[in-house]
Amino acid sequence: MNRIVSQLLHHRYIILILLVITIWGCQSEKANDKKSDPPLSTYKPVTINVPPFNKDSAYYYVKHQVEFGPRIPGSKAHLECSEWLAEKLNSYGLDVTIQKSVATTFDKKKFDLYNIIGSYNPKSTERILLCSHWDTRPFADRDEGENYNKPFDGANDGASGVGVLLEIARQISIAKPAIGIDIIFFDLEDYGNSAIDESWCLGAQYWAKNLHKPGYYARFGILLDMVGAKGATFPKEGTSMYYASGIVDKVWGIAQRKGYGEMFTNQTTSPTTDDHLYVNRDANIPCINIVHYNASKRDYFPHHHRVTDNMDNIDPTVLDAVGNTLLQVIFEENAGI
Ligand code: AHN
Ligand code: ZN
Repeated sequence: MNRIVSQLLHHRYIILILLVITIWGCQSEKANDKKSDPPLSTYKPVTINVPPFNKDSAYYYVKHQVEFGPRIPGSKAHLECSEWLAEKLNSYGLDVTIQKSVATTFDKKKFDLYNIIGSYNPKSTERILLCSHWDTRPFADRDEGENYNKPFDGANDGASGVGVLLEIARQISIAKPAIGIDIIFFDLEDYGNSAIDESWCLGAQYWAKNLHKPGYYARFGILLDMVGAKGATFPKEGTSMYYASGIVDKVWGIAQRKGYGEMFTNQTTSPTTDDHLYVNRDANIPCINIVHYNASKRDYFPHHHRVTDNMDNIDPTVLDAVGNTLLQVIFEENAGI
């Protein structure tokens, strides 16, 4: 009798335990239900609004710089243009810092150096750096005969990258992305001598060792150099590939998706010295260079350091390809923060 009772009790325990487990199981299933993903049909595709680049506006900014005259360090045109650039960035609501120093060039001359920096959303810790040099080389030393060593306009070599970035500044001031963006116009990039190491990019060298804000960092940087001439090609440049191949592939992928594959080619070229080298090496910010280079001729654009680097060779459709690519990069990055 006792045995039967105890067996019954035993059974009751087992039933109770099973009941508890079942209820608990159902509840945790419910909890799981809540956590699980919604059905695929409810997903909306992510649409990123990217403002359109205005190539005429960019062209005008290039032309306006050229109209100051060659922006040769120490000249009136150089000083006047620096004031105009700072004023333009300020007019688009960017925080402007003018980093001033004295640079000694390879020929032992001293010049006032002005790096002009515009910070959009200065408080954001997620930042993109965009840069270009704004000075003009004082001598057309790739010309022969009467034009050798004459000053030149630097419409492509100098003004084009700055023109694209001023239009980017205008567009972000309208569209107001949440990400932070710094636009830096480096001075004294072009007063170099190819036989002398480190004689180029004096403004970028100074900035990389004296950041305008202590501890400044950006996710990545993009340098523009000679981005406005007819027939431009932008192969993947060696220094950019060495330090930041992931950024090169991201930017070239975006350019190709937007239909600019004829310009943004998949050729890779040997490493070159330009402002981005110092941003990478000394400031430790991965930075790429979009630079007009002819991979088969192993040379820059045809009018490089010649008096023919003037407005006649500036093609708004090239400025447009570079500008629209940059805006797509910025707004895709912004959507991911
Ligand atoms: C050299 O010629 C070694 N580097 C300078 C790159 C450059 C000049 N970009 C514009 N002008
Ligand atoms: Zn140059």
